[in-house]
Amino acid sequence: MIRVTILFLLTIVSISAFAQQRSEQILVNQKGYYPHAPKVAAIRDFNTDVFYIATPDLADTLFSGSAHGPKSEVYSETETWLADFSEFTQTGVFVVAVPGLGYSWPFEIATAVHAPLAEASLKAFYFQRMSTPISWEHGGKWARPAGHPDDQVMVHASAATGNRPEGTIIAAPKGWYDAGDYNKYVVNSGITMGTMLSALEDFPEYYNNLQVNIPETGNGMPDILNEVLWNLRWMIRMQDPYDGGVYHKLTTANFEGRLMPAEAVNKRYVVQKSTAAALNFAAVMSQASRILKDYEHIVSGLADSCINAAVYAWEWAVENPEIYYRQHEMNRLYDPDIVTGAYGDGNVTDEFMWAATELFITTGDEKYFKAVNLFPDTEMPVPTWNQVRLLAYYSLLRKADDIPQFASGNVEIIKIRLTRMADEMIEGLQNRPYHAVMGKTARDFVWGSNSVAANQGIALINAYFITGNRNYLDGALHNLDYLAGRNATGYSFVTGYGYQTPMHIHHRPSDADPMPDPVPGLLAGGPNPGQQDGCDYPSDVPDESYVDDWCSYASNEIAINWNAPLVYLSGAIEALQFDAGYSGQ
Ligand code: 9MR
Repeated sequence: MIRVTILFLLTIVSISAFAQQRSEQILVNQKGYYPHAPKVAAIRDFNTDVFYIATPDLADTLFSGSAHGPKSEVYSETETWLADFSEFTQTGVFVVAVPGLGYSWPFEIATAVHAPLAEASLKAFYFQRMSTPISWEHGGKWARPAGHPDDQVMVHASAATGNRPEGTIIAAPKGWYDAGDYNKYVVNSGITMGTMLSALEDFPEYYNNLQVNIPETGNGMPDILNEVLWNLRWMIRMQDPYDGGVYHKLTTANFEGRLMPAEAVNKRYVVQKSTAAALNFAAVMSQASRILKDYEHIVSGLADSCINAAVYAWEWAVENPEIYYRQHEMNRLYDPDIVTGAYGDGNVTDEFMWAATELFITTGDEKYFKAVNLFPDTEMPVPTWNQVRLLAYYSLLRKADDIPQFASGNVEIIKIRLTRMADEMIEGLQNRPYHAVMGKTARDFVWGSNSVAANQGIALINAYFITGNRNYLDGALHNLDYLAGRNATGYSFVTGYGYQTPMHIHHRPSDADPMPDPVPGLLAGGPNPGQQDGCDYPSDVPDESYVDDWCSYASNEIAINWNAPLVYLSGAIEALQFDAGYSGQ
């Protein structure tokens, strides 16, 4: 590698050789890199053995290196060459330049370079709030009138009981819009809330200091908890006070049109109770309860209400262990038909594990722990809305020092399995075309694939907690780079974050408001070769199956369960390595 000592010579040689244009084939994290952490760019379909780091005006060339390639995946014909400039630690704004090809978007090298992402991804939840106006003070140009008071919600026929017959009116206000639609789903709130609460439990110092200008800022609680409480106050109303069961969702019968929240006023229902909803509810309420204990002086009694609600929901689930939400079957029996998101999980083994674990940790009562088998098999599935096993494992790891001795053998098993999982994830990383853990197999590219990348990052951070092995942390950072632009589409998938970002997300408020810029801080679903929306995609290749079009709800929608792991990942990366002391591997 040529060193900066021959900088002068480099400047003369290289500038004349650059094509004087930006190249879409040079892919970087469009925000930037930390001075003392790994820095990699991917060069697509261009065989080069040299690259330079230059100032954006190309006046100065500060570093040169050799690109390594070609790198490819079995599911794609694209080849890349990787430009690793980790050794370049100067702070400032730079581009990667390749002779004969051009230069990349400018990016920053700075400490705390991802602080804006950690803030924006959390602030995005404020913009998803229902039953309240988004003010100018807190929302800037995305201010809007309140939508969905949800103070007059009808009990759907599928949810009718003796105490609450069909048509009973209940109030269940607040909460976040699930995604680009205007409904609220308990199951999807489960993983979302669990992930946000875990971020707070894992990085209390960081989140105690993170303020994102929401109405509650400065009230003595961390803003991440303030934000979570907005949704918790809705969730708690989804429990039937007469039996402890939890309604699966609060929804209109059909998806609303392309309207602003305040204009979308169709009738709202709570529909059928489900085991999955009760268990997600129990897990979230248990975890929230132990955190809220510290804020008794601000939210007096809430911690107790949460744990009581959790126990009640758990008992209902134990009595009703196989009540699945099957929308088609439900619609055959009841009217009106409900055709919004189903979140129908046909296997609640993992939800039982997660709820039992959170109840056990919060109450100390062994009976919860003994009620489930934590290791039905050796699988370590990356979390998604219908697969929450690892949320249980993460909590056990986090609370390993506080839990009774008899649980510690289990913690050892989790440590071994999670470390093995992390080793598999980072194995061969340097030979992957985008130098990311994400995309090792085509199976990573499901609906909401970007949340797979973020959740892989969370798993790696947990493996880092166990071992202190920086390679795992680097792996998590590489997935963040993937999300912020070093991927096969060239997009930074977070609205407002980078240069080529989603502008036409499937998000009703962003679509219906008069501004061209979408609400910021939202993570698009990402490449999804399923292409279930039937839209016009630029490619069928798994990692390129993405289109920035309103039409594409299967690749370009946003969702709370995708933003939450982005909150965790970006916050964790900031909390762990914005310090200049980190020297990487
Ligand atoms: O994220 C969900 C994905 O895993 C499912 O395959 C898909 C189809 O059922 O639904 C996704 O969730 C959507 C939900 O049903 C309704 N709100 C928008 C969600 C994101 O697209």
